[in-house]
Amino acid sequence: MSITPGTPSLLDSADPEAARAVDEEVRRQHDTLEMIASENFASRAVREAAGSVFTNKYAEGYPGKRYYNGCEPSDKIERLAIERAKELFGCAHANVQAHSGSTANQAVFFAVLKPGETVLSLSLAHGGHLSHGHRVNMAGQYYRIVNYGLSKDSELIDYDEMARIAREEKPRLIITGGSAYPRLIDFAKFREVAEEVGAVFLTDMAHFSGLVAGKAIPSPVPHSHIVSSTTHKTLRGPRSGIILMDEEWAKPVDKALFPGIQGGPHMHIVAAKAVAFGEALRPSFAEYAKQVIRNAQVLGEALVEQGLRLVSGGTDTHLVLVDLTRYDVTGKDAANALEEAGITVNKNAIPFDTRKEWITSGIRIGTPALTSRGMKEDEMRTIAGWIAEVVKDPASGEVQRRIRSQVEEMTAQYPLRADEPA
Ligand code: DSN
Repeated sequence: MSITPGTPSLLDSADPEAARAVDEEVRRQHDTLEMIASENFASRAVREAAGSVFTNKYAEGYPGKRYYNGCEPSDKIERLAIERAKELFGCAHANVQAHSGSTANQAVFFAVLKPGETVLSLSLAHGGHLSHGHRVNMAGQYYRIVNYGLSKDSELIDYDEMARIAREEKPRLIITGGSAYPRLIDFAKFREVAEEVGAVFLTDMAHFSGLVAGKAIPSPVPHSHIVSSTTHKTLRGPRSGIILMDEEWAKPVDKALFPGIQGGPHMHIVAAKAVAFGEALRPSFAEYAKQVIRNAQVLGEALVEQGLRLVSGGTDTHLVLVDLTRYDVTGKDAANALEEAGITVNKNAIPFDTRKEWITSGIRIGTPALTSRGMKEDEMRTIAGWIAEVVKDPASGEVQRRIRSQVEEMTAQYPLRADEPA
């Protein structure tokens, strides 16, 4: 289970079958180019905390007010995570117990809305997120969801349309953020509209919270009533969630999360979040966040030079969304061909996509994980060339095999974390 391939671990002898699957994943992460925009490589310290004895502890409640005894160390670690989250993001209150970004959003819905009330969010088809009220999601069935989208010409959020819908529909909650929007968001504009129509404004910064933490892009915190996030994407912590808010929302949101949505917090993951926030407070993390964006921009420019079209023409963040309609390939086929070539991305709908969600006309490509490996602009240019070659000839096993071996030569030069010994 060691992160270094081939290093023996306790799991190898305790449960060889499970160990084989873990080892396979270690090798996969090492030997391929991980470019799923929502993935990253957590540090050893984060993984050690996540694998710590806190996994044994029940601690329902909040620090100083638990339902079970024996919670002193749990209080200590949760307070540490809270204080670090507040310092990192400059917010009045932080809830660090959400198990994931989706439960963080559920808790906000539960705190702010009564069933049937109206939510205005970015459509999933235009880069939003399932948990913001897609029809197949619980939120889409318990609340009345209306969506804003992107402008067809610029492929940027259509702020005028968003404001018009808000005035017509009078939502109780307005949400921005999503999973496939590569551009900066005008949070002040959203707040202005929310104030005008009497709505609560939630920013879901799951994708870009690490860039905010590293001060590489503007923060939604001063403009939002509530901010939700995952902690494992650009933020590079354990797989989990957080909710940041103004003081007025502290009690309702805490109560909505526990006992409203969740039971016992995952204290081992709370511990790992404390460690990750500590890492993100260091100057080296700011450097990392800036490099993530530089890498995405160089990757995007190189893809464009190779003839590929990017949704909105480029990126301000950690991801690019590639429109494949000019080539005879679907998002699904392109992502599968790239996987054969050792490059992991995901198929993704592009705005106004005519293909189904399971097929799509695009791929989403992100740089957070490869930047953690220490890869920079030169590697991005090389990788863009490989991606373009595979996408233009997705049926060629020969192209895939050749690139796969080049990928393995490249990945052999980089540990998963440039700042840790191999
Ligand atoms: N699955 C995440 C992503 O890839 O963006 C969102 O939940």
